[in-house]
Amino acid sequence: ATAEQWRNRTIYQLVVDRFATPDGSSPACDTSNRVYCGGTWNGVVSKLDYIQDMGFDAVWISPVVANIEGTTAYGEAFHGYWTQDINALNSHFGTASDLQALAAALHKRNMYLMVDIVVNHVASPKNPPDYTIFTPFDQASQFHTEVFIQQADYTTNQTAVEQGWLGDTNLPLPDIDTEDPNIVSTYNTWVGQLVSNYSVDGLRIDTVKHIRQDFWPDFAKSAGVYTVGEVEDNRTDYLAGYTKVIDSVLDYSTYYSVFPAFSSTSGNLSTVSQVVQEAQSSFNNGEFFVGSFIENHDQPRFQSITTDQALVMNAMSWPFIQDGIPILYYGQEQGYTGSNDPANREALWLSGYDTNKTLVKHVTKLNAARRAAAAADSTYLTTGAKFLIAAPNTLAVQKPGVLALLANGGNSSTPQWTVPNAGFKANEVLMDIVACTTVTADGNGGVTVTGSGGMPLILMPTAVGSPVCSST
Ligand code: ABC
Ligand code: CA
Repeated sequence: ATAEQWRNRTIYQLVVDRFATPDGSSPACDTSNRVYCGGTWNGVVSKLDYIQDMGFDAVWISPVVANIEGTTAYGEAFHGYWTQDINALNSHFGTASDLQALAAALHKRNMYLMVDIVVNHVASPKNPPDYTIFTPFDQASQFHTEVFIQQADYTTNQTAVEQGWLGDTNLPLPDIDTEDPNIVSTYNTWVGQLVSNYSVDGLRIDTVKHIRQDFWPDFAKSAGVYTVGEVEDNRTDYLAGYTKVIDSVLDYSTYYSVFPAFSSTSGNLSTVSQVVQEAQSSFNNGEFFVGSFIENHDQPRFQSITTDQALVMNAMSWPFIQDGIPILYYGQEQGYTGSNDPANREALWLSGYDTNKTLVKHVTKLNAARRAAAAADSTYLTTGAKFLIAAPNTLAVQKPGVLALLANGGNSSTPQWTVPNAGFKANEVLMDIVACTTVTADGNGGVTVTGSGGMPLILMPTAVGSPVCSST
């Protein structure tokens, strides 16, 4: 599927090993042990109702190829990022037909499959590496010289970022010589086959900033589907460069402003509007194809920083009320609190997949509201968000037919928003799809609202918003 076909979708991101077991069992899974816990692709198939019932129509699964086996200084390769053989699948997660069956099960539901891929490096259990264990690049000459990337390189030495190695001497990630035309062509063929063999609809590409930009256009073209790249960086102008060589990026610069802005009552929400506006004007296609997120498998979960549920509800709403493609990291809806890797990779079966949780209901409404807004106004998905309020503690974000009122005052605050002209009709009755209560616009289509308990409001005309409330 193309970026255009992904525009209206929302993505549920999961770590295959931690999402669902194939037989529905709930084995213990201590994240600190960093070992395989038993999730599989068949397990994912068995829990697609859970994902679809929340309103998601795409699933991003962790990497699928064969990884190094056994234990390392950082445990086992349960997350899938430690490639050994790009031409074989990780047998812990199932067989080729199991992965094909997952794609088929998703497509039957009109859902998309996004697969996570790593082409920058492989992983070696020992240092220096024994290159003969890798497939297909099995010679030292097919790798850059072993020099580890230093933190300072990230802002001063792009060549080191591209040709240096990730990892450390405990577990080096040998950096593939993606300057070599033979390697480039092998990769281009490989990605096309991966997409076609497993009916993949989109790719999340790992470590994009670690390969020269001009590698990516041909690679993306060979893939032939929507590509969203991981460029872990808070500099919007730096991210912008990569939106010109692949469809888009995970919206890390917004993440780095949104996360602190909502995770503390002293955070500054006005920085969010600055970053977003910079991205809207500098990214190719603005923010429309970015992956927008609050949590992922590399970052501490929001609730490891604060469990104030008003802050949580505000932060969780963010990806769904702005321009990009919303991504929810599995477990966020169950209120998981894991901090840094590996603690943020909890087994979801330990939650019992409880659908009565407030956050499950909230995300279900967010998905329904986005879908209803897009159905009610064909410009919803193509019109950039506008900030009608961008204050330190309150935001009013407008998209056609929707006004999101967000705040970071926490659960004992009573935030106030005065939006003189919010674009609604004079005296129009609006539904706040969060609390499912109404708010009436003034004679100019503006709103003045006092919130309760620090909660966000997401206002839509009643005809659009009421069905969201009654159906979820
Ligand atoms: C393992 C252990 C960890 C242990 C680590 C040393 O080794 O699990 O507990 O701390 C995979 C696994 C990880 C594993 C690693 C290494 O491999 O998932 O569990 O960690 O063996 C991607 C994936 C990630 C994956 C890999 C490797 C890459 O999403 O899951 O990790 O395939 C860099 C890369 C980025 C990469 C990330 C882990 O490392 O660029 O692609 N993620 C700065 C740099 C970033 C850099 C980051 C961390 O530091 O700019 O490029 O990411 O080193 C902000 C700045 C940012 C800055 C941050 C720290 O601060 O704006 O630029 O990031 O303010
Ligand atoms: Ca590289």
